[in-house]
Amino acid sequence: MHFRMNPPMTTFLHVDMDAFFAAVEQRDNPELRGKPVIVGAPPDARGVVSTCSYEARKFGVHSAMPSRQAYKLCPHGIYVSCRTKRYGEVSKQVLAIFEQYTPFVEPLSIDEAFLDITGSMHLRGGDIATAEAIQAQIRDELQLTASIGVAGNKYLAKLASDMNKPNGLTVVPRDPGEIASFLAPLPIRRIWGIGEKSAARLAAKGISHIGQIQAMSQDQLTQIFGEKTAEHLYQRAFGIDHRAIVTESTDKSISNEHTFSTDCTDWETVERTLLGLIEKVGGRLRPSQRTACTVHLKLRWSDFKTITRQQRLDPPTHQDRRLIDAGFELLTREKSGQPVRLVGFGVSGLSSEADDTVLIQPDLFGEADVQQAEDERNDELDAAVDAIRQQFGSGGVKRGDW
Ligand code: TTP
Ligand code: MG
Repeated sequence: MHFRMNPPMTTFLHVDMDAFFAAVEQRDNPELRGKPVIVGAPPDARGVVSTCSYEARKFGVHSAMPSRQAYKLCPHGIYVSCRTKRYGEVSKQVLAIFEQYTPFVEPLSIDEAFLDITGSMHLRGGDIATAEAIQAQIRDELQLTASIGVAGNKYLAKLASDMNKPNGLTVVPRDPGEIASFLAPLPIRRIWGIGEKSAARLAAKGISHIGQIQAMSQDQLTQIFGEKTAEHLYQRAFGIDHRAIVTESTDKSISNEHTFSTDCTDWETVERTLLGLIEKVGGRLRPSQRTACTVHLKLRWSDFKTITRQQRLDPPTHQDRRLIDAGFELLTREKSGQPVRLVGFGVSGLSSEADDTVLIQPDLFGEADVQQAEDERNDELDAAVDAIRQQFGSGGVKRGDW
């Protein structure tokens, strides 16, 4: 499994192509270079702008704007339709370049990716030299430009890549005090996961800049947002983010099974075994900061007949409590007098929390509802169990009930 916990001095790059679709059009069609190119729906049709060249941005045109409005702002623009297949091909070429620098590449969208260069940057003369080499290779081989953020974590790297577009290289300081000063003047909206609505709600409370969150105590934040959101906001306000790179090859499912040395006739033993398997799976799932959509139960009877049963989890989870509930529901349905040879448990449909949208659900403002409180208790319990296991091994703690 290609998953890495962050060692203390990790270095991440966030690379984002500049005006991607428009830049590909300008490269493929030299007559478009230096001109305001607007990619998307035609100006006389319903539909929106996908993106536009930096020459067109000067007129106020931007992604997601209705094309008719773009035409009013920029009537002399050159309007071209999307060649989605072409952009996909170029995206693959860009990705292939990233992979020459590190195996730890996490694509985020068609034109951006995170790269963990902690282990490889020294071969290229350091973090900045690596970022510059990537920019140069993209320019030389693909005749395109990219902007890069260099930082100690994903969140800061993504924030930085956007700060000096196009063709920018922005390095975020490593000292916690300097990071706080770097973030303080930025609008709250720059905290990843805060959308327009949430920003508006924060604005209504007089909070518009990250520095204002830094100035609040965690207790104050908790009173306003509830514990989970407050902690997230507080961490991001100070530039803290522990998420690791999730690569394409990161396992898409996790499972464990146990074969009894002699076929098991005691149902309680089967249950205890399943509980242990579920906890192991949960313990592997949580560090990768992913949630599972489906649980799977496998049972092999003494006659070697094997059954698998599955159940969807809605919403997806990484909490032991919910995995246990689902696993036991499946097991209970299969209870019979037959001896059990093997029991297995797995989760699949793993999705990364890469988009970082844990966050602020409007209905959670004011008071935290019962479900959130329960979720938080489960998360706290899991974290405590994981910490004990890390120190004392999997025998270190046993759950009292299930
Ligand atoms: P972005 O990276 O957001 O935009 P960009 O690359 O065009 O410009 P920038 O220099 O600011 O990074 O998105 C990448 C591509 O995704 C973009 O070229 C077109 C497509 N896209 C849409 O189709 N619709 C949208 O609303 C956005 C934001 C992007
Ligand atoms: Mg881009």
